[in-house]
Amino acid sequence: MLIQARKKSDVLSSEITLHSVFMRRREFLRAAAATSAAAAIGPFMLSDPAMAGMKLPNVQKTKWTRESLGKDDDLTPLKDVTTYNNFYEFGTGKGDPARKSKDFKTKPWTVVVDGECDKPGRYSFEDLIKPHELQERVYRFRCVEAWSMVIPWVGVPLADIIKRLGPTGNAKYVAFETLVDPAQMPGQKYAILKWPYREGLRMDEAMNPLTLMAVGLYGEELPNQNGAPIRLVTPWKYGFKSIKSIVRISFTEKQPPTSWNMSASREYGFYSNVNPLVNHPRWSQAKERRLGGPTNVFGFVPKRPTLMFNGYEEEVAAMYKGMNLARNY
Ligand SMILES: Nc1nc2c(c(=O)[nH]1)N[C@H]1C(S)=C(S)[C@@H](COP(=O)(O)O)O[C@H]1N2
Ligand SMILES: [Mo]
Repeated sequence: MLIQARKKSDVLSSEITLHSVFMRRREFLRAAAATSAAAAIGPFMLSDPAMAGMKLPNVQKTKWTRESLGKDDDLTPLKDVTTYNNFYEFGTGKGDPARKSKDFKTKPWTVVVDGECDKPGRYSFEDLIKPHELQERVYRFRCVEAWSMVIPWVGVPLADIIKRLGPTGNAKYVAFETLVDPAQMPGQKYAILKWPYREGLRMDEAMNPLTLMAVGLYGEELPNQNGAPIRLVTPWKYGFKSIKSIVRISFTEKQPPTSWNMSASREYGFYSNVNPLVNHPRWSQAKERRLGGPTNVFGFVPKRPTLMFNGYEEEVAAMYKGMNLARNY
């Protein structure tokens, strides 16, 4: 479905978009703030100030819950998830994204779909993401820098989005790009990476049931620093594959170039699967530190062993059968 100007009366109630829900909520909050009774309105008024506070309605539970993970896989506190970030478009410091993305404009949002598919075009966020399809999935998340988190994401399986876009028989890969807008993204004034930030997946990886297009976390809309309004999540791969603030999805026959591979191919390959047996040339990948704890008797968070495919071996190992994972890193 392409972007079109639609009359309000054309919109079915089943099509009420996330955006309209957000806008109504925003108006409500504004009205509430104008009255002295604001603090008594509801529990969300007291929610963590790190969040924009836009609650996502009707999110379905899935089998990927906190309970499906290990006893030492407690949810990472929201504070850590939203203040310790990598989003180089807003600076290279871990605190830069939270501080410098406050005014980043994510509404309206358009994603261009092109390449080997039946339904290329310019899609609005609301065309791609239907509120009634939202799911919660608690996943481990492992950065290549050897820290990790456990995050309750909200999103839609990428496979469902791809099926609707109708990839042709020539589509062997899916490529993604982040917005380029140096006026809003101060980090893009520097050539730390070649902008836009690019990532890609092989088609079977993109269609894997684990692969999520996330639009929220902790039950609410994604904070800007976490990749609003739409970002990829591939929990068995290092964090840098999880490209943020996506504006282009391209179906390609050839393996697409990716930002980290372009900048340091010896260190970052196309696959980037979490693998404790294959070290980064400059550091070990055998262990990781979980942000937010738990702490040991000495009061610090000890390193823990990194799991093969970040603990998702059962779901993904078959895709790499017969591949040399030390060579295809
Ligand atoms: N566009 C874009 N996407 C990006 C990055 C980035 O710098 N730019 N950093 C990546 C890296 S290295 C990591 S670890 C994760 C961090 O996601 P988080 O801040 O939500 O934890 O985002 C990934 N996606
Ligand atoms: Mo990362």
